[in-house]
Amino acid sequence: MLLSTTGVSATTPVLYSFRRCPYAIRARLAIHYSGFNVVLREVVLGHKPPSLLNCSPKGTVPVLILPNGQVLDESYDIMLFALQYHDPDHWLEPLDPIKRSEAEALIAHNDGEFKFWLDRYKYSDRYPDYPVEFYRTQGALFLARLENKLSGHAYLLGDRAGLADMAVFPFIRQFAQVDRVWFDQSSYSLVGAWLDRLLESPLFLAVMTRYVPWDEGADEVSFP
Ligand SMILES: N[C@@H](CCC(=O)N[C@@H](CS)C(=O)NCC(=O)O)C(=O)O
Repeated sequence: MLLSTTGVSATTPVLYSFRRCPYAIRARLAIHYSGFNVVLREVVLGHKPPSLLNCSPKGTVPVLILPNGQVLDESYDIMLFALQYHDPDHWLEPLDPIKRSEAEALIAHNDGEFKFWLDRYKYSDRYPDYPVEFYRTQGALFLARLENKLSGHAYLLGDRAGLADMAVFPFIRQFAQVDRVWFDQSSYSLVGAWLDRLLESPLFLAVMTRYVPWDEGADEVSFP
């Protein structure tokens, strides 16, 4: 929904986002799912609005600014915030301590080592020390871990999607997109089916709407 600029008051939370960014995608997934209402400001990474940099000088997206002035500038924190607001299908709540730590371990692997190799695989021309296949092999170690998790159930930690699935799949989407032919013929068929299921979900499609980039004073977009 399009709001006029006057539609934003100090009581409206603001989410700075970038459509294709996997961190921003997972934040939007959790926010949309929770029903927490924000105004969404689509950012051009090469031209970040001053109001974003004033709140979060590190200049990454996503950033969620709450009416009390609190700034959440880590996507995982935004996910947890949204799920604490409302978690209708129990992405978080039914996780016993063991599953919660398994979810956290998968997300840490994703955000750490896997993201490191994903960047090199995706932009291998910028990292000429090794051939692209080397970076892909390193990244695929995480795919092997996910393949193992997916044997026996449809999602990473059980029969229903949860926090780990939602935090990780936007990054696997990027990895798969680098060379879809390789990915489709790889031995990670359970990962492929899991990824397709999530990419075809109404929730994912809903958070991938295209918005005109926002600039200071522009009309505001209500999300979800
Ligand atoms: N740890 C951060 C990472 C966010 C991040 O690195 N986002 C990228 C876009 S995918 C970014 O904003 N990069 C800054 C830039 O490219 O200028 C989070 O989880 O939110």
